[in-house]
Amino acid sequence: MEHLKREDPRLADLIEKESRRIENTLDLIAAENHPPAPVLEVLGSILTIKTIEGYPGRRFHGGCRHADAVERLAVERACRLFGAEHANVQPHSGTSANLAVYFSVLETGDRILSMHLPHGGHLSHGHPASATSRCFRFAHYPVDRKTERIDYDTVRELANDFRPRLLVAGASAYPRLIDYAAMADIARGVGAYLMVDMAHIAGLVAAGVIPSPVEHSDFVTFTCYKTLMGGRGGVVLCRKRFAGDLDRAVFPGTQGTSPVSAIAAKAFIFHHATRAPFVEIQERTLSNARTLSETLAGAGWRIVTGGTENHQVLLDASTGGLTGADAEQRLESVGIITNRNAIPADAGVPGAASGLRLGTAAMAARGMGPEEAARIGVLVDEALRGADREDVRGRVSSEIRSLCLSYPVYGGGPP
Ligand code: DSN
Repeated sequence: MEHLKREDPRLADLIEKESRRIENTLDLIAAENHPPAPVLEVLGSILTIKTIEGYPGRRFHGGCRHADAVERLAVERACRLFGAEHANVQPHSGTSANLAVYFSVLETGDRILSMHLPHGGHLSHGHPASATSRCFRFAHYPVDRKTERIDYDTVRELANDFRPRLLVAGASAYPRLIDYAAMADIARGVGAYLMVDMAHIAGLVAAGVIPSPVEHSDFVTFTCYKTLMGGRGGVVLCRKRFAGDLDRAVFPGTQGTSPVSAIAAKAFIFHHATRAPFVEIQERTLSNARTLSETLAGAGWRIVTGGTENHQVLLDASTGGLTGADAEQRLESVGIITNRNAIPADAGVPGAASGLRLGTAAMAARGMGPEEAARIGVLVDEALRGADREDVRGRVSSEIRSLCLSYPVYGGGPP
């Protein structure tokens, strides 16, 4: 950073502060992770300079020899890692990846059935605030009111009534496994394509610690920065027969040039994901989530769906008389970073977020295991209930800080 420090010390200072924040606080945001240092090197590398509209061997700009090799490597590694027939590694984000799938095989105005947002879905699955809802007609399936899990009979009934051309499975706040075979069967029954958005769980799938949707789906989309550990941006996997339509829908359909540095970071992480330490982190992510969930339930908090089978724990903050926003703020004040989230009980109450979404991927990446997860559960409970007591806040805050210092992310500053 010596050039930046010299030319823009104010910006350099903000980067250093962010680096200290990452080291000194506990990241429990389910949509974040601590990428391995090479990811940051690749993202900040010279590869960011090149403009590459098109695909390897078919570019609209000269000088793409090395960029082509990088993209081919990323595609080859993505297909091998996930057992996919085709991969497009150019999407800027998960939303761009989803949009490209919609535009690849659907016509504007076609029907899509996806999960209701307050029940765990995602904005790009047709929320009224998302442009996706202005291009396609969406209906949403709920989770079961009692179990808060997907009821596949309900999804089937809705599919039979609505006759979607695309069924979307996958969620951004759903702590349970999804039965992809059942979803594929429902889609087939109405002649719909099946797209699985595995953005949150891609790392767990890559490590083989939870089931993969790939063999059941026509399209699978994901992002790289959650359980998959970095860098940024989205990916689409699909069956060979959709490859041409999908690639055209990404470029030129919905985006222009993609940063080669981001594609290269994807190539790195697909390689990294085949190694034993990555698999160990994913295993720890799962066991930490179970421990955190059990500790919080033991302390009297209602856990949405009663537990977890992935990296997420959804806590009903109203059990302690709090909103999700109160809970998020109370935890941040002691160095625990989370995010408020709607939960199924909020459905129909605009803007309500009674939930708090906790994720264990980043804590596992910095080396913490179930013992730390259990202690963190106790500290979360104390911080939520004892927010008006300065002594409690001080004690929790200092314990979180020393826990973080014992598990450095990058040690002496940004690599
Ligand atoms: N999809 C958003 C989330 O789950 O928080 C951001 O990745």
